[in-house]
Amino acid sequence: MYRETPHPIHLKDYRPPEFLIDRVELRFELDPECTRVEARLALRRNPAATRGDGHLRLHGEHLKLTQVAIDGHVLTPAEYRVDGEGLTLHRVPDRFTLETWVEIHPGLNTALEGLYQSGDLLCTQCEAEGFRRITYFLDRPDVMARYTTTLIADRTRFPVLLSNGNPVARAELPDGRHSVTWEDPFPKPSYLFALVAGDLSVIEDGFVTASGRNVKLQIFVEPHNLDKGAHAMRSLKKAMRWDEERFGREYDLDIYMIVAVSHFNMGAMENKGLNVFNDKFVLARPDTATDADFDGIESVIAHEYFHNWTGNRITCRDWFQLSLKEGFTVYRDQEFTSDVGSRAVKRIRDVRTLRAHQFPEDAGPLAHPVRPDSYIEINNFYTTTVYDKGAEVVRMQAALLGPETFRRATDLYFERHDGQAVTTEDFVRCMEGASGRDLTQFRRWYEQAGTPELHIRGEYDATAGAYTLSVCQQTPATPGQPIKQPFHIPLAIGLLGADGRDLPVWLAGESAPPALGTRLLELTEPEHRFTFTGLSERPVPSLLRGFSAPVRVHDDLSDADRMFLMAHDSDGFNRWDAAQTLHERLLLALTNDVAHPIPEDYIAACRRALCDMSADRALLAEVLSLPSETYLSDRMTVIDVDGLHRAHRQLTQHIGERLRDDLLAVYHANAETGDYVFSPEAIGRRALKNLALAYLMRAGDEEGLALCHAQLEAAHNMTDVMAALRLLAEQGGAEADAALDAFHRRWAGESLVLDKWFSVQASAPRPDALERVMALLKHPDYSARNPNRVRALVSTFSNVNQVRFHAADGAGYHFLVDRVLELDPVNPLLAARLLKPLVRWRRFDSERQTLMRAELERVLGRSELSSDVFEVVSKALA
Ligand code: B3K
Ligand code: ZN
Repeated sequence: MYRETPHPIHLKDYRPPEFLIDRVELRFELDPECTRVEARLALRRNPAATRGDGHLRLHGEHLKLTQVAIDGHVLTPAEYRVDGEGLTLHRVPDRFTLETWVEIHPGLNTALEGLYQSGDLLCTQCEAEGFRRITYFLDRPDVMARYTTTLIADRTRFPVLLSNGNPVARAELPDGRHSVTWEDPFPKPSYLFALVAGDLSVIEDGFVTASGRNVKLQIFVEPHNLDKGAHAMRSLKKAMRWDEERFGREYDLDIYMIVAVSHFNMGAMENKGLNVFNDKFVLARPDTATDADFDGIESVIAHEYFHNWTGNRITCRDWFQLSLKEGFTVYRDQEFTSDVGSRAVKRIRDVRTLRAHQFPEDAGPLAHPVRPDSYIEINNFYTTTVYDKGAEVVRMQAALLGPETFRRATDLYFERHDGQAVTTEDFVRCMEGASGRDLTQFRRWYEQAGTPELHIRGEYDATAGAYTLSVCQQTPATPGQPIKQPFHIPLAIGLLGADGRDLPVWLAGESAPPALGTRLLELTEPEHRFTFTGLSERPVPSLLRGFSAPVRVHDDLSDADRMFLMAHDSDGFNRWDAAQTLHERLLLALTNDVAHPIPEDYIAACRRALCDMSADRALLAEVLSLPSETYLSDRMTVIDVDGLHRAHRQLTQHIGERLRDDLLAVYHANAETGDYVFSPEAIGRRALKNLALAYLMRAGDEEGLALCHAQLEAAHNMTDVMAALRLLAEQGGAEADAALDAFHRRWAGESLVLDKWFSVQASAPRPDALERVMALLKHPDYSARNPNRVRALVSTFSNVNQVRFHAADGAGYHFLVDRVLELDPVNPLLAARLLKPLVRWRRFDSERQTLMRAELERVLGRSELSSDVFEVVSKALA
């Protein structure tokens, strides 16, 4: 907690560490009340660093130091100094062994960073700077050491004792305790350290690597969850095989462990050989988890596994380089999901997320480059920009290089930097090295914040048989970056003929036409003109195929062109995107004018899509899903929350009424009776069926309501149950309450299912939503100590239920800030994240602006704030 303004840390101030640590021996006497940590560090002066003042400063927070010794000599208090940030040793030799003894209190650690208690377990979370809450250390990623860890604890309460690497010794101690020693042969930064202790059951399997090594796979869960780990294990093996085939990466230890814990700030953590997971991303049974949960598990398991190479073997030099591991690993998990499922659907979902979250971040007061220049609290920089835009930046390099060259470039990266702590610059150099391309201008994607805007105009010259596209790029200013230089943008395009087929994209001046299909153009200037020849008719351009760059496109296509693309584009992503633009334009028009006509040809295009039984069901469901109110709000200069909500309901109802018979037919055609199957095909059927049900319900259709009740009664999978429950909760009334009560009784004690019960009520846009949410805060199952529960209730309400959160009286804002102030002393990381919906306060009408700003100022008025919350609020108000 800070009374004074915390200071920012700047990338330009990076200096190599003055000391290195080669070996770390840790000994934990574990106890939730008081854990004793003994650390023995082999330190030596870093030959690559400039000599400082002779003092050695080690990070350490919330530690009670009981003794410190250098080379076996216990120091007197005059030989060191302890303050709130660490331990300073006056005058140390060039090479020495440092021993420290500290005490910590995991049971009181509500921030969930460092060593903490989750239920009956003890576990750690060290990224980014949690290790300093365990022992005194050079807690920075460019200090990589080999660790040996001995865990000692009561044998009955903590029968399982885990840490990184391989177990090398076990002992039973006379006092009812036991000990296990772990050795990790790979040097690692402290943020990858982990330990777990508790009464855990294990799901075990094995994997034989491409080179024939046997790896033991273990997923540890609390005993009552033993029947919910099979999907996670399948996902892990799939990911391990895929990484061998696609990136040539093999696993390196003899054992790979995953532990599911119920109290976790984020999704999961890639600690070397011992991943610690939010149990939401491990536990699933068809009757407890939805298709989205199953998908989430597969991709998070894969993501953490992929970190073993992109993050652990090769790590970040400093936290400004976070996207080096996160952007690249997100890219890798996206590619994995695309390869094992539908590429177009995966791309659509990722772009939905990017547009709904990253674009607004890039346009708001917290905008920052993929490689930020400064931060106050690094926990605030685990953002959609660093992760998702970072993945786009890797994807663009892959596109510019082409698949074979990109694979050579990543091979070079793994070979050149294995065992090192490096920068995004090192990554780009490997891309250049393998391809011979100059990516100087491309580097701006790492340096400049903001979403580029492309203005594209097409012109057909019938006499010359030529079509010219003029493309201008321009990037709006962001905080601290008023002027932007042009980006190097890969623009994938196709040209469609009147029959809906791809035409050759033949640039004037080229002697022969290229193969049919997509062509990658490269933009480097503020303005370009591309002329294509050999065209006997005006083509319809398919722009930014596959979303080849994270930009906003403004084009001059007509609605008729978009309907044509929606029906014919060979690029599945662009079929969806054309539909989205049509939905969006209509919704925005209805927001401004309730009487705006809903064109017949639009309804006809929706009907054609709905009834296109040849297409991938999951893709159809995406095509026919209207953009969310939150996403649409980003498209308005001044956000009209009530108008948007009304327009959304109006169009949904209209589609539901006009397509009623088709929707019923689609519902029945895609209903399934057999056992739950987790396959892209089955997921697609459920998605389309539940979309049809949603349109019918929202149109107030009687038969739809009967189907909804029947589905809730009969369903044996959570996907169908939640789809029905959500629609009933939205309608409200006695029947909805009865259904919610029954659901609660059925799932009492299943924490992850209860999260769904909370979130379905928080997201229902009923007029009494806030009252209900406030009542739920007092429910015996609510706990501010469990981040999943807080997110289920508070974040769902404030992020998803836009119309109720932004109620004109400001009660939603007041409610949220009360929660932030309550949580800040408990869990600052979570408190800062809750603030996000208030950050874009300038986008609303002046009454709401005043209310939102007053609430942000109420936060800043607090005398003691965490650096996490302080940074978000002060930047939001700046
Ligand atoms: N690397 C972790 C994130 C840790 C967040 C620390 N506050 C999860 C991931 O991206 O895989
Ligand atoms: Zn990650």
